[in-house]
Amino acid sequence: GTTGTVAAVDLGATSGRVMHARVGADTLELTEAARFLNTPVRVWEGERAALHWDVMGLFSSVLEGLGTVARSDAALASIGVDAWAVDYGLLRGGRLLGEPYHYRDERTARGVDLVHAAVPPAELYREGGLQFLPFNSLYQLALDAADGALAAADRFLLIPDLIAYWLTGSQHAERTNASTTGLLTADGAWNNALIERLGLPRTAFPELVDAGTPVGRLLPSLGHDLPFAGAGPTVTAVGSHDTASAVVAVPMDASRAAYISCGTWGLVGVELEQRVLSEEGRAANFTNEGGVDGRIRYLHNVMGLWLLSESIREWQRRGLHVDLPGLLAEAAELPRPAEVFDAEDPRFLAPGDMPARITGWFEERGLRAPASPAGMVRVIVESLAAAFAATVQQAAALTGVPVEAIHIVGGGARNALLCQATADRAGLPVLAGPVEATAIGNVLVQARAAGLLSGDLETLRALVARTTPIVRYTPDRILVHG
Ligand code: LRH
Repeated sequence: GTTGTVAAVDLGATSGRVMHARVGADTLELTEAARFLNTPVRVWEGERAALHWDVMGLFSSVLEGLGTVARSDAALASIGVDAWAVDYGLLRGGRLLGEPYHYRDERTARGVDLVHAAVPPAELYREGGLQFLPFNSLYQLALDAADGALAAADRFLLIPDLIAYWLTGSQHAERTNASTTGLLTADGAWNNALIERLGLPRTAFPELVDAGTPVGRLLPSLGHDLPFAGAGPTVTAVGSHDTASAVVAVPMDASRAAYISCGTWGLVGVELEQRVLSEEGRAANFTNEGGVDGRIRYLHNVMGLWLLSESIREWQRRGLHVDLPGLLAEAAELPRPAEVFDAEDPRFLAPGDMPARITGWFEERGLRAPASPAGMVRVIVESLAAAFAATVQQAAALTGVPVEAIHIVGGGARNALLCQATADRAGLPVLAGPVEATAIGNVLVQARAAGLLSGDLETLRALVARTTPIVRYTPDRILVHG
């Protein structure tokens, strides 16, 4: 059959990549054109050093990656951009007004108070359908309104939309990611009434588009060496929320499986056709995020690999020569710890000394925390697995989806200890892979828009299942904890 090529720009909270893909009805091959760290920066703001994203640095890495693609493939059909959710840039007259805040910046608590004083949380949930996360865009926007930043701005662009704007000059809001603002109605329109009640400027919110919509072409004036042929590739909106793209590429039967998109976060849930807005779901802090093709991502955020990466950062800061593969190998040799900690505790959200915080969690309960890095890694993995298993059970109970298997995609799919522990604690088989699910979901949606593929998400997932290796972990019943 015919094949063509597209490029996926995938920006995670820990690292970014540009993937070059060949796609056809029976073909799905990705090669990495660029991979780079996403390192946030603290900048003094008069009273404290605030945590920001280096979006200009990211854009520069994106252009370098696209340059590499262009030099080997001048006929590239399309480019799609996805990134982590909720964060955004404010612009005036087309110019970015400042480096976007990082959702892990400590400023958010005051924004939550401001919003909840104006609109009760239960009402926010009825409208937006989101789990409570203190950094949901609406809380951050309330702070921007309070400190005057919003008065200076005439445009709000979520991170992937900002990158797409810098590539094309065209401004829009892709719907899956816009759903994480808390400012959409159930029908996926901007919630004008809520926007007004919160004192936000309605005109700052750009036109909404669905994943699969062509949004422009590369600007000729990017000042980089991008030797694409003719008018260059189309930039196509994809599931621009990274998790929405990842869910597209889960090779699952959504009627009887749960998924865990496991990177910086562990996003644990099921895919639905309709929102679930029950009080039980709200109490369990489940979200109804917008998926590609109008599906609903009913899921809950679990802390994720952040606990491991931030611990390793701390050990390296102390001068220890440790890395993840070495620690995981050592951790696997240790006995399963008797106690796990609550991986959902909000104390783990902000950057900092994770091993000390975990130790604190145990000591407050009169328990002893593991002393060695390998012991700490083991208890982190087991605690994540316990939270994953419990959340899968909750997702099944809240939705009625008879979950028979758990798919793990993203970087966590490479972590055999985590996959096996999740299978053991859930008493369900874990199917691990693909690791690059987010980039693959990004590729599939733009390839379909470009006419290289056709069909619904089930057809796209069948292509993933045929072309990527999946590792199966069978639960060890003896080890299943109560
Ligand atoms: C994962 C993710 C997640 C959001 C968080 C901000 O990268 O997009 O889905 O909750 O980052």
